[in-house]
Amino acid sequence: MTTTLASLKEWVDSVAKLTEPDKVHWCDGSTAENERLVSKMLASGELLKLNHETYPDCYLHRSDPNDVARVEHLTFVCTANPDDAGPNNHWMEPAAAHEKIDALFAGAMKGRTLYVIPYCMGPIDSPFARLGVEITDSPYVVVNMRLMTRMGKDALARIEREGTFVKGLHSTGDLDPDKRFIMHFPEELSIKSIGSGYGGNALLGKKCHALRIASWQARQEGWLAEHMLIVGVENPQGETHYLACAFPSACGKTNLAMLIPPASQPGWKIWTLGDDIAWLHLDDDGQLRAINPEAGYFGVVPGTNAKTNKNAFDMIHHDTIYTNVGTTAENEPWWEDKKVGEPATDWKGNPYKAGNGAAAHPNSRFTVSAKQNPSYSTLAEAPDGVPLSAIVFGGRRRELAPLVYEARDWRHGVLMGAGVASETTAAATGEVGVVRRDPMAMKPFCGYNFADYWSHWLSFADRSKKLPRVFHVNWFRQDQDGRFLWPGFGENLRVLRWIIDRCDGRVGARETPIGFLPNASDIDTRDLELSENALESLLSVDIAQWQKEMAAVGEYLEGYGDRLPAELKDEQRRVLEALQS
Ligand code: OXD
Ligand code: MN
Repeated sequence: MTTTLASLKEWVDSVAKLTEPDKVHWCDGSTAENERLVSKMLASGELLKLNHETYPDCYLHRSDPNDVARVEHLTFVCTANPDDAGPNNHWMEPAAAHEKIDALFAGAMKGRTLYVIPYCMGPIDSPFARLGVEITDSPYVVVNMRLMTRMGKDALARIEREGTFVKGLHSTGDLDPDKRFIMHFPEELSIKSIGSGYGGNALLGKKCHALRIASWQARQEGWLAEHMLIVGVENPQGETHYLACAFPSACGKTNLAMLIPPASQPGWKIWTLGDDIAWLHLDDDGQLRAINPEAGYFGVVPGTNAKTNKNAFDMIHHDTIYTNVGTTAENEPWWEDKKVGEPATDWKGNPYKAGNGAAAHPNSRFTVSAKQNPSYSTLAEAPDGVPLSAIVFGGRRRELAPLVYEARDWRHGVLMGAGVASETTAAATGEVGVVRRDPMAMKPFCGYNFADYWSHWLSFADRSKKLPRVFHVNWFRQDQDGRFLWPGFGENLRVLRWIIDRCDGRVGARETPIGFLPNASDIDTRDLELSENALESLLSVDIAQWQKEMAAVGEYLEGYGDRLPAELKDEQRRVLEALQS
């Protein structure tokens, strides 16, 4: 296989010249090709076969212990003008960046095969889908991309028809963290990544293309590329509302997207459209619609069990690639909070010893096709996506943020999103559990200056009078003894129900300076064992704490200088004044 598209052929030839692979292979995405790659990796030890009776067609990949998460300090947005990348990104001048990284790519594929992966982000026949080609020397990346994107022949045919695509060049290099860079060139629609095989750094369709590059394209073309799950909530009458929810990495997006309604909520159903990324477009009637550009899930494994997320738990029992979990004596995958089996080997392949660290890395992952999800929505394949009733922001906050509250209007909603803060998790290298600002959960992923991004968000109010309502949720509030006040998981449906009731104008709310909060009686707590006063605490607004928070949001926004939209600053002032009066 090769291509009729001259620009693609020339690029592949020039990369081969630079990287000097032994072979070049054009991926067609077929089952036979996948089987060949899996056999090759089983032979090399890159993949280990798991118990094929209990986990058919499941494999384990153990990464280099230095290469287990995204590396934000080594991730760059390279634009001609540094202000276009903004204070939210690390910046490098494009020519200097190319020179630096090309020196690392020189000869990097010697003795290896260069794989060309044509892929499509979004349903293959969607006008909102976008195309890309990833070149990599990692067969692990190829088999993951096959699950995460629409990859192969059909994508190549569309690339050849349309002629434009995002160029992604990846090599695992020698995995030396000192020679690791993830670089984005939005003005050239290209990505170069070297020195890591970890999903977020190496599966270039995901964070690099579908968020960083796509957010840049989206601004130019009038849409939004967001770090959001998309979920359909069907009521007992058979009506479905669609919500898009932005939470930082490892804050439960996959669990919410696949929620199983508890027995106390008969007749409710949940349909998953996406668990990580949403591309949002206004249609001709001013309705905001969402597609999921991905075709699979790259989810956090620890904590997944038959109680927390039965759909995910069932789904990852076959045809799944595990990365960095432990194994049992029966050669089944094992992770913390799996609730079945005992670990025999840890994620590094050493015999497991209690007290010697976790068996599975806290950021260990499963890669699986979305079609294996029992709650997969058929509308996930709809070319025009689904109409959104609400946008929901959230973070992991021990205190301050109530269980749920609603913005007064779109502009307030943009401020609410811009003010999102969350405790850091193991999805990125660095300290875990410290609160940091993560506007719209896009801090690691917005491919341009946040100030311009907020202006772009605000501009939607001029284009439609029918925008979704905006909410904020926090499942992670704790009491003074560090116990979670809200049970989370399936019970979160109770909160989604309030959100939907608000969208449909069925329920009132209490107006506070930070937005509309539920009246306690409007959250269904039937059969829920909440500790005493828990709901009251969950729905309380500590004015003194919030004054500090809003002042801190104001200071944070000031950091964006002249490009910060005045409208956003005015909104922050309005909320602060309301808190002070
Ligand atoms: C992810 C992340 O892998 O956000 O989705 O880090
Ligand atoms: Mn994510």
